[in-house]
Amino acid sequence: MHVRRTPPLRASAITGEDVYLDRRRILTALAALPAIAAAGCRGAEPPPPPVDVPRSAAATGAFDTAETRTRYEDATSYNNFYEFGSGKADPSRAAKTLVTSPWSVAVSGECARPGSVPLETLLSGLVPEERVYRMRCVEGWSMVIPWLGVPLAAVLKRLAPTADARFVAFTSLADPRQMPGVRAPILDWPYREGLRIDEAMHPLALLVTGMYGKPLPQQNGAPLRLVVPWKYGFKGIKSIVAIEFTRRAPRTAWNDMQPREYGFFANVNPDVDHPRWSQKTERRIAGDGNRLFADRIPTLPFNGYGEQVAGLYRGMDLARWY
Ligand SMILES: Nc1nc2c(c(=O)[nH]1)N[C@H]1C(S)=C(S)[C@@H](COP(=O)(O)O)O[C@H]1N2
Ligand SMILES: [Mo]
Repeated sequence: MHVRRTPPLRASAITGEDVYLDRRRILTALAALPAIAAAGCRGAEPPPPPVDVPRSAAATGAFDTAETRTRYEDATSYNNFYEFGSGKADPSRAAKTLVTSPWSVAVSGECARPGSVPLETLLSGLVPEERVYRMRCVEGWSMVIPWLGVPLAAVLKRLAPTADARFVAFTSLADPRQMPGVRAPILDWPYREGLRIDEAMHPLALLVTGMYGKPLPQQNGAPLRLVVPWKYGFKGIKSIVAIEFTRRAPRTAWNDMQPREYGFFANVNPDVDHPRWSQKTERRIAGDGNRLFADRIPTLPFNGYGEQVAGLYRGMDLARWY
């Protein structure tokens, strides 16, 4: 509706031939695409973006990894999705009934194309890519997941943010009829997250619609979730119903709850301990079906994506702006 349709690109013009040959599988996943809330905006104020942001030219190498992938069964049964309960197995049981189609996203704030946008329109003409990313939860476990998604930048650009859009805020669905967890005061619902606009435009930031070549299961945040692989997993907000461009840093749910424990930036950082545990190592969920966890491994700065993203934070004290 408010989104201009882009002419279909030749798939091979966007990705390598091997991925192109896999396209039918990916399009099958896209076919499974497709409720509303409003985002608030008050302001704790992290520092503004650096004036000239050095862009990483060679992010392509970061789109895959040879590390052992987490089993599909584990990635879809060991979840954090508090709207469906706080136990790791709760979302896979309770989220099955979440209605993910039709779905639209309320776009607002500093942009030329506000409005309620059907998910199909928001993503029309964009071909999901497979990205195998590490995901590091602030709790100290991690997974390796083949996501299907589109660059967040591609979607945000078609909404035409104004020059005043310095941050972007996301809101999850919070429907007590479908989500038993939102009746409990675990968080100040709806779940809210946000990024500085230059972080959001980074090529690694992904809007995800599928995983493992399949549509995204409800417990993993269907039909649309964010994945920001250099940040702790809680930045990866699920079941997104609103996107708002803001001048000031948006309030975010975990930071509101416990600002000393969950920062706005939340970049993975082994040198900054969580107040209640060390972040130096992590338990990788790469078991073989008999056990969930593989051995504990060292946690890497920016979750191993520093070459791509460290430039976004030049001049910032990463211990202070955690
Ligand atoms: N709406 C919403 N999004 C959420 C969460 C949540 O509870 N609610 N949990 C976050 C946390 S803490 C993590 S680690 C990841 C987990 O994603 P996964 O279950 O797909 O592995 O989702 C994030 N996104
Ligand atoms: Mo997490």
